[in-house]
Amino acid sequence: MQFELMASMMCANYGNLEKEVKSLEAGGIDSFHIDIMDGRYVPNFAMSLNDMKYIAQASGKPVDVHLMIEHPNNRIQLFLNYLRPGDTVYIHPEAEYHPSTTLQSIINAGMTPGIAINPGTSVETVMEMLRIVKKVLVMSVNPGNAGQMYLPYVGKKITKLLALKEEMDFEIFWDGACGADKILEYAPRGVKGFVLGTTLLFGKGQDYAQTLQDIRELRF
Ligand code: S6P
Ligand code: MG
Repeated sequence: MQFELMASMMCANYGNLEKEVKSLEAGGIDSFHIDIMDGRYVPNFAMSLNDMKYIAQASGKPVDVHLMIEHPNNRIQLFLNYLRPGDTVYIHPEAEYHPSTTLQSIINAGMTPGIAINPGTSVETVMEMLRIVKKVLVMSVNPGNAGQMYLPYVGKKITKLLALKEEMDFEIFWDGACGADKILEYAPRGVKGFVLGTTLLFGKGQDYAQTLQDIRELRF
């Protein structure tokens, strides 16, 4: 079964970020998930521009930048300046008056445009943007914190998105409380990738390479 695994770097050990990046890379992570917060759009400050810059240059793997900030269009260039073609930038449509303008800036810079959909946001609300983006990050927890409980009503939204993804040409990614049970259920149905945080990857006292191998060897 083919699926991508992303490391949620807000859950990493900042006492030795270089070692974290290298271990994850050597362990076979597909990309680094960077949660940028402004303390306004979400009630937290996780990572910021310097963290993203460091990880983007420390690794040869792609980064996917999840912007949980108000009015991302005002600051999008700051982030795009340090990314490489093929990196992904997700915005939350609710955080911008004209989200399609922001998505166009991401496309013009050569990055992959994405939207993140909150648990309380319906597919219908973002329908037109599904035609623009290549990636949809489905939040299965409310944005702002790691270590939260899965919100089961999100499952119905994923079913709706799976029915639209071929026609509208986007891929679906999972963010929040991702356990092996979610990968077992949703990878075969067509969810392309999973963000791994405290539920499955970080703070377990187990080597990242071993954890990632265990996930790749799940029996579907
Ligand atoms: C939440 C953020 C996520 C989390 C990640 C944590 O605002 O967007 O990327 O960091 O989901 O995973 P877990 O397994 O601790 O919920
Ligand atoms: Mg995230």
